[in-house]
Amino acid sequence: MSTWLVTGGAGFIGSHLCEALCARGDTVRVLDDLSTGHRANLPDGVTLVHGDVADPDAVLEAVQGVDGCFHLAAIASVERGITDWFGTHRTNLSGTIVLFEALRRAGLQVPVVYASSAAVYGDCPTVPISEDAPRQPLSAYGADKLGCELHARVATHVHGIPTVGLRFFNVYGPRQDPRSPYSGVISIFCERISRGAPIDVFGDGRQTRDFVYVGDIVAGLLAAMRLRPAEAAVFNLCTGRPTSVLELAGHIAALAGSALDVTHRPPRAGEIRHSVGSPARGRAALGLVDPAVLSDGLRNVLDWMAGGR
Ligand code: NAD
Ligand code: UD2
Repeated sequence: MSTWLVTGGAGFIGSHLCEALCARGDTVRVLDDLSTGHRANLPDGVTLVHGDVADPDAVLEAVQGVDGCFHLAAIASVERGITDWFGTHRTNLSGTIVLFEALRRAGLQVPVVYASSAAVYGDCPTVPISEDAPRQPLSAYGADKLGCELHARVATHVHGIPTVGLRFFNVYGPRQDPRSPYSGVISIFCERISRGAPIDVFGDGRQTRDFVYVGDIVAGLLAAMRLRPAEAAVFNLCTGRPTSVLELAGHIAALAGSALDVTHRPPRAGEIRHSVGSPARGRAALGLVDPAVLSDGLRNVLDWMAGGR
């Protein structure tokens, strides 16, 4: 039985990870400021430390006695990075350095698995995007995630802390809040289509994304924790399958048994046309099985919204 620190554990992805860790009998400590996360997301038995990941003393206390850290705390919003550039930087990059520094101060060379993002690639002209594609972030959020990867290399190389960064593509699943202004398209479409409400499609709807189910993200996080590489590692977590926004809307309407009512809106400023990752390297290194098919994942989201689990 191991003890893990999960930063951001009360959030969407973090709470699914906590569930998986608890289900195998591990001890889980969550550090979360509950800014977008919710205490109610946490399974029984998890210890919640209500604190800020950029507060060195809080993090030093939270890392005591852990066997490893899953670092998911972040302000996961490109838009917030525009309106609160320094505030998001403080959490997204400084918070990551604070975690590495806390381990150094505590003399702990335990592994850290952290959330990076497809946002580090910016608008990559060729898909599928492999890990070697140029990192040219177009947002403060993406720049800070790239900064996390650079500091993780330092943590491993200089301080002997094994690190694995996982570049998540578009993650979806139960507990992704459809009411949040920063919510992903799947939670918004599922919520609206299932109650027969119209949806907005930005642009022509032929832009594509790589939608990866939260259960596959959890499998990737757990496998990455076992890796403990001598050199800092970074992998994509994605499916390699493109889905256009219009295709997505069609799938959801079919599953929900609802008619589609689409309003086309102007494309979002700075919209990326195609974002599809190459999963090959991560799948091989982490020993991952085939990812969930979209229709199964969508059904889980619709069930959750209808009040099931
Ligand atoms: P989320 O907002 O649900 O979870 C983030 C958690 O971090 C929340 O519980 C929030 O309260 C907490 N948090 C925020 N600032 C904090 C601070 N200063 N101190 C302590 N806790 C703080 O988002 P999510 O979708 O679960 O994202 C988890 C991680 O995955 C993030 O690092 C995010 O950048 C990354 N990611 C997510 C996606 C996606 O599609 N959801 C894609 C790429 C990367
Ligand atoms: C995702 C991340 C973002 C950043 C970015 C990096 C989410 C929510 N956002 O942005 O934080 O990491 O990837 O590349 O995970 N759309 C509609 N109608 C809607 C909502 C969305 O047409 O009501 C379209 C949108 O224009 C886009 C696609 O759906 O083409 C996906 O939108 P998104 O906000 O879920 O995610 P994305 O890829 O823009």
